[in-house]
Amino acid sequence: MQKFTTDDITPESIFQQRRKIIKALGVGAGLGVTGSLLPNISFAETQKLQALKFKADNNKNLVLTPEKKVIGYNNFYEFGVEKGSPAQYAKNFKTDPWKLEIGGEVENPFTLSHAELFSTFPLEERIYRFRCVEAWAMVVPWIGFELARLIEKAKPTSKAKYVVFHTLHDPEQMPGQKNLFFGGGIDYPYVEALRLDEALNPLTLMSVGLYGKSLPPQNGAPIRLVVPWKYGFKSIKSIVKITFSATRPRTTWEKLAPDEYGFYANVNPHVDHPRWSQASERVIGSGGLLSVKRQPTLMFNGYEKEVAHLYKGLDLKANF
Ligand SMILES: Nc1nc2c(c(=O)[nH]1)N[C@H]1C(S)=C(S)[C@@H](COP(=O)(O)O)O[C@H]1N2
Ligand SMILES: [Mo]
Repeated sequence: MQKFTTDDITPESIFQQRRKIIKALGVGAGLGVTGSLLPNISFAETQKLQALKFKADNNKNLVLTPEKKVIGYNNFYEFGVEKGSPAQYAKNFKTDPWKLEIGGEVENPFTLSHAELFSTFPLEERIYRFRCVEAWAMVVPWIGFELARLIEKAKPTSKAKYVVFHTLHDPEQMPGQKNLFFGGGIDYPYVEALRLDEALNPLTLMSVGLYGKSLPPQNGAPIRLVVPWKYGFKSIKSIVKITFSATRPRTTWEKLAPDEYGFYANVNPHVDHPRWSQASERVIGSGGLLSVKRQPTLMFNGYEKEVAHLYKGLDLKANF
């Protein structure tokens, strides 16, 4: 098995050339046709793009999860509960045209079209650890923009304390929303939320792509949240609405099993899931089914320095 380091991360050498950040990509970067998303970005275009603005120390020595695992081993219950189901059943999921509505406790409600998702805020690449509550882990090169940029544009009122995200509800396209068993018994649409200060943290990303391309449907096209210090279920996919709220909503997994999935869902090796340990994690893509590597779970998934201050004085065991 070939070993990759951060600087020689992917099997496709061309990806390395695309890694430089993609700023104001989309229409502005002359990629042309709206709706063609992030086509395979050429080297020449990449060179025009700005250098990575932000690079957490944690990025060093991260080994990227092979792309085919990132896009083939998914949780997206709207398309079935098996890891391979989303790739199969979301194949024809229509993500363009799309409308993302921003509203609630804001001075400036607005709507983004599909093309505007890619052109309104500066896009950049972020290589993040990604940790599912099921104790598996990946490292993903996302493309996206800071949620903080969108929040600035929306101008939350002083009443806004939470940011609430809603996935598309479309049972005709999402078989899991039609069939209780296929969809894992979730009360759809899928809803997630962050405290406003969590949402404003510079690590919090609205992602529109990965591995240098637009998001495949199974990963939450055309736009999804990525909160790298929290369990993956907070990173809600295929978002159609973001609302600012004075009160904390009941979120999807919390509603389904409040003893097992808390609102905070911060990655924490010292707070076990009631049915399994969170002290270590399986590294997806590190070997065969039986030989997959385990590694210790890191506090806040390795982002302690960036986010621990958000939870000062909070009992992380009670607020899991
Ligand atoms: N709408 C929606 N968003 C979702 C989910 C889902 O079932 N529906 N699953 C979550 C879970 S549990 C995880 S681990 C991540 C998986 O993201 P990935 O498939 O891109 O790795 O998506 C999250 N976002
Ligand atoms: Mo997950």
